[in-house]
Amino acid sequence: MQFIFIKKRWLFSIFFIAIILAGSFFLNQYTVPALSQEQEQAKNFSIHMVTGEFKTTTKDGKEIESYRWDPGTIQVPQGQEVTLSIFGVNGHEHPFRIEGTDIKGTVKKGEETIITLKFEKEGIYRLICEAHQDPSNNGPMIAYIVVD
Ligand SMILES: [Cu+2]
Repeated sequence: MQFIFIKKRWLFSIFFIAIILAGSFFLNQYTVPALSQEQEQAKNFSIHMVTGEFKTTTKDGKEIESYRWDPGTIQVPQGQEVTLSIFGVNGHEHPFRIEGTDIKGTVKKGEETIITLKFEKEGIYRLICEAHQDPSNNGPMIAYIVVD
């Protein structure tokens, strides 16, 4: 009887170990090798921006407004490819260019515009909306891309 009891305990132990091994096998199957922080950053580096609008009424009843890129300043590592996604929220459309590059496009309300950026030279590049360049036309709608 004693022998059978020990055997049962052994069976239980073997069963328990088998479950743990099977579990770790299945877990390992779904484990993706970890990327270094740098690889992870390069793979996932996208910057999100929206178009916004400030609006108010002055004391004399005049309505004034200004369109904005939000955030108004972004930082991009020099020589690294990043994705800039701009979603149009306020304003019908914003034709833009990035100074010092040949990048041009238009951000439309309710649509996402995706641009790939890679700057070899550090500096400050302006993302300029050509429809809203200064206060006389509801601007300045300018964002600053700091490449460092
Ligand atoms: Cu604009």
